Amino acid sequence: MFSTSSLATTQRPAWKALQAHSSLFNEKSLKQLFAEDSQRGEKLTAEAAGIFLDYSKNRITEETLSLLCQLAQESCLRDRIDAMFHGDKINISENRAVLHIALRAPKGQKIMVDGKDVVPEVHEVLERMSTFSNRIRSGEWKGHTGKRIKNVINIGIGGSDLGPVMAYEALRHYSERSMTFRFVSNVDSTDFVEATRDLDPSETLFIVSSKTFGTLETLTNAHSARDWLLTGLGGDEKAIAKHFVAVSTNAEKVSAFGIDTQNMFGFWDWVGGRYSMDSAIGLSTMIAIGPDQFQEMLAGFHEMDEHFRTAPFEKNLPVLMGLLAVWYNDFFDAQTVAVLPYDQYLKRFPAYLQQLTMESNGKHVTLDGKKVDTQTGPIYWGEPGTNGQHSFYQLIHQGTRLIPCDFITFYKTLNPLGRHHDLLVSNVFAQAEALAFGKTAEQVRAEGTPEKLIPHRVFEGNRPSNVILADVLSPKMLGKLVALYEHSVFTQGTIWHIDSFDQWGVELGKVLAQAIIPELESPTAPELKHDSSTNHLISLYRKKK
Ligand code: G6Q
Repeated sequence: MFSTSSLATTQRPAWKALQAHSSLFNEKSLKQLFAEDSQRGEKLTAEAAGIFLDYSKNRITEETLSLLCQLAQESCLRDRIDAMFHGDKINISENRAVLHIALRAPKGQKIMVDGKDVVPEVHEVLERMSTFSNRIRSGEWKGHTGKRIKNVINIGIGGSDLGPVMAYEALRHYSERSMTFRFVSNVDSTDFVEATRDLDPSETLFIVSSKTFGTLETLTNAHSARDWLLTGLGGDEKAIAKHFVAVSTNAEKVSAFGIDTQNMFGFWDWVGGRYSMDSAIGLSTMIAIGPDQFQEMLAGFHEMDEHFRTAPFEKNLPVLMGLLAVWYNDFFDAQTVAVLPYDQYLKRFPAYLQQLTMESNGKHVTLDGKKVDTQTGPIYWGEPGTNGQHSFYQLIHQGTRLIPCDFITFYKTLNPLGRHHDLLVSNVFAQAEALAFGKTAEQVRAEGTPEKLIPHRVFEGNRPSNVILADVLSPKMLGKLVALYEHSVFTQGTIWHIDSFDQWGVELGKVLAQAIIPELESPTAPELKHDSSTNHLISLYRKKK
């Protein structure tokens, strides 16, 4: 079993020491910290699994780092990591193990849940996925009319959508270009209609991805897909078997929908939705990039898992990033973290991270059900560079809020073209430099700026960032990057002593709309028992629709 610190987060000695220590940064700016130590930019870096992290442009000293690592120790991070990797039921509000790390465990590793080794099952599903993916990619698997499948549409939402979309976009370079991949998630009919309008049903495969197979949006879209297919193929129900597969933990509901469970790929309750892109939920990814490259992605995840599990905290990339997030969130009142990938293929990475981070750590009570005594999960957001520079970076540079940034870029591009890549990367370095060191009134004046404009053109600097550099975006690298953030989230949740693996806020949304649907659809005016605003909105909609 795992142990946790009995002290509330803010009562731990390291927390108190950090509180006192944080005032140092009222006087000391990044500029001074760099001036005091000419080696700082080389020292405050770490490298693991082919990822280089420069964290020197943070408001920290070596003492800060050692206090943050002490905080991790006092929060029993080591025990919590071991508990997760051992399959303990650390998701206490759902009484579940948290084992996304088992999804990428190599054959032969043993991970026990309720007395059963789960690794063989993981590989069994991976093998079925591989066989199926190869049949689709080679054209051996034919549609109902005998045509090969050219289009794959994943229907899912939340964790059953964001990972697959992000991974497809990230790995598009490695994907089978003769095929089309689309993703339908929103219950807004526009999503489904636009995704299918130019496709031929006889060449289209739907992957219905839903852990529970009870999610309103997904089932509604899946029913519309069924109608669209049957209408297009003359109504023969036998077509379903050739054009629908399911990814779920719920065989009963899959079969009630009409999908043969032979065409179902399973996973387990110990995989959280937002941690499932490397389970069967990644079937669309595997069809797109092929089983071998999917395996590469899993190997990347595993490499980062092992680094997280074994490296000392002060050299541990996810631990360092998690602790820095806590540092700004709780000691500098920063409310957000911007993730700024300088690689167009990572355009959906911030959206993916929004769910991973905020659904995991957006919690207001501790594992013991007590109200937390500090701020928890920061808001993660972002857009790919350089586009963001021409919109919201203004606020990061000259606004009144502190926004720590993660810049992510690669030494090499997958699409070399003239000077583009040097220009792209120069922007990463320049932005991080400008944020940290700013521009003083003297510098602005020396440029000949009229006196009254000087305040507008001053950059205070002292704005923190991490720079993450790696060789090139590959399936393996994507696995490492995702695992890096997964474990950073885990580190943060451990410090706050919260359950990073439940999502009762999401469950609420699933229930609430159910009550209102019949009130919108009823042919006769229903008796409304909500508050006056909700009642009025419902009546207005009924009248105008
Ligand atoms: C993820 C959440 C949530 C979930 C969706 C879809 O961690 O639990 O985003 O993935 O609500 O749920 P189903 O996969 O069950 O349809």
